[in-house]
Amino acid sequence: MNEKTLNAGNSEEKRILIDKLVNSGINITPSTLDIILKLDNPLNKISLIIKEMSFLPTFNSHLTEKDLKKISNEKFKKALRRILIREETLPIEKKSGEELNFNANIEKNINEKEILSQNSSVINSHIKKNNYIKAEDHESQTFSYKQDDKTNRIEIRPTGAAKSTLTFNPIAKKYNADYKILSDPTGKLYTSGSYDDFYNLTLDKFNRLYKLMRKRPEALSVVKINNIFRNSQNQYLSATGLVNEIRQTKKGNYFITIEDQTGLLNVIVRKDSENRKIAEKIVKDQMILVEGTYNPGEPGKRGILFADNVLRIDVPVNYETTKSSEPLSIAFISDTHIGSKEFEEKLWKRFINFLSGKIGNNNWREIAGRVKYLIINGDLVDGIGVYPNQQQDLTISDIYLQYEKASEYLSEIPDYIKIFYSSGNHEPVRNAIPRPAVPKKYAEALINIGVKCIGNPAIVKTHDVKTLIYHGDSILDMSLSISDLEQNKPVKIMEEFLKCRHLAPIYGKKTQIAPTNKDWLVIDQIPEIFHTGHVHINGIGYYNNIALVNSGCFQSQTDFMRSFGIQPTPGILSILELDTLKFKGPLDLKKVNK
Ligand code: D5M
Ligand code: FE
Ligand code: ZN
Repeated sequence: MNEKTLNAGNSEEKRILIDKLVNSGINITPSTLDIILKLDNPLNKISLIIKEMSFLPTFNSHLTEKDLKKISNEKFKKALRRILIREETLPIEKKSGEELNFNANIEKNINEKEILSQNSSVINSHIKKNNYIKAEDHESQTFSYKQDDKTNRIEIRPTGAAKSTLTFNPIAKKYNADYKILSDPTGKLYTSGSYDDFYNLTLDKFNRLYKLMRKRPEALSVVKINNIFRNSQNQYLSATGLVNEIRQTKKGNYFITIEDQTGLLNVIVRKDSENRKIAEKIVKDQMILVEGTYNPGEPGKRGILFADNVLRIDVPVNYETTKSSEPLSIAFISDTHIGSKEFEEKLWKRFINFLSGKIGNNNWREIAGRVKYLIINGDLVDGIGVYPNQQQDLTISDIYLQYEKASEYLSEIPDYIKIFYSSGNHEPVRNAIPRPAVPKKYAEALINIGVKCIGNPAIVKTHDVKTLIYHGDSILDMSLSISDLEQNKPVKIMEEFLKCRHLAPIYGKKTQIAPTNKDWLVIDQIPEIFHTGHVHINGIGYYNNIALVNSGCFQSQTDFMRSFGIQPTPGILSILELDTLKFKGPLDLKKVNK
């Protein structure tokens, strides 16, 4: 190979590049590698190349000059053009197959696959098992590669040099975990056991939501309800309070009563008004703001506010989220139900294989390598005595043994991944939300392998990105109360939680809420990521830039679910990048075969 093409890049840089490509399952001809090495800062560029290739439908794992030209990044395009022009003006004629790759004009006439198969120096990540394959890099240094059948480790040996090992090389391993638990109810759930606790909870809910509502410009002119009754003539005004009652009248209008600390106000939203759509989604106990004409009615009777504007606290449109500068991501799971007969062990093992870089598709190996955090949002174990006759659905009917098994499974997760484990309704803690972390007496083995047990709901900040974690207990109540919401489309319900700025806007119903003196369910802080679980149906989406993920489960349909018509979606994994706040996947583990 001609020396002029060899100067760029040092051999360490080359090794890292090859290493990254091999890990992503990409083959490269030495001539293409040469082009990359001539770019400014090739190590930076390689991630962009790998990423862009993952979006190219025509890309067949053999990286050629032609593929590089398809990269859409403008800066990259310019840099590539500069190199190719320089290359084409070189006086030396390029004759070999690999050299032909340089020549854009005649490249079209060449069957790339043929070149690749004839070319002994193609560096191939699809390595023949138990077979060292000879490959030459472009400095005529020879390497051999081998993949071990059992460990799946790929070994690279420079011939004649000291042995070195090339394994799945996850970028997440190179970064330290950087996290802070911003909110966790564990150890802070005080109740006196008296009726006052319920009153204190409602008062705190009102105060917290009122504070949030006051941030809206529409709230500047809000009047206290008892002051409204002083008007003896029609008056245009606005008021805010918690919904005490909502019903449709015979004529189809909405009759709502709202309450603040001073009184109760009657409100009517006409069925033909634009606000009807909002009224349809209003549930009891949430805070709303109404604006309209107050009609005092007859003396001695309570008047009515005819609303022409109804608002909820909501989150700002185009909310500005904070991203991390590190190329890391979070994997979201929940509802594994270890100990249940329906626990899908096969899918779980695929999940572990995926995280360990043993499942690929090249792109998925790259995605797996970025996973630095795993959030387990409740129902890790099936627990005991959670519902009547649960005993007959269990393979492990001792809670301690369930945790032993769980720690066995979690210990197979690569150790550079930080795991957060938040309590669901199957954990051995109280059923009412908020829930504390699973106590050490059950979770000791998990704690020993570095799992961080937290309560529910909780907020965890990883690097600069906040994730609100909530098991999703009240999703069912919302789907039962609002006609166009369904439990199997949890993301739409998560949007409603954000609009209400509350995780269980309706007090009570099927959701058990503990009477604590602070309302932990108010969404005071807007997170970048909102993660729920519980309904066993995977879904992802965005609302005003906030990423929403309801992780699915690792449990197939139980008789209990069948009786409710719930179709779970086991083994669908959602991952989100902290630097882009974009989802990768979801990855359906049922469709991979390892
Ligand atoms: O919940 C498993 C599934 O069952 C999930 O989709 C929620 C649903 N679920 C839980 N409790 C009820 C009740 N009481 N009625 C209807 N549907 C319910 P898990 O928490 O895993 O047992
Ligand atoms: Fe569950
Ligand atoms: Zn649950």
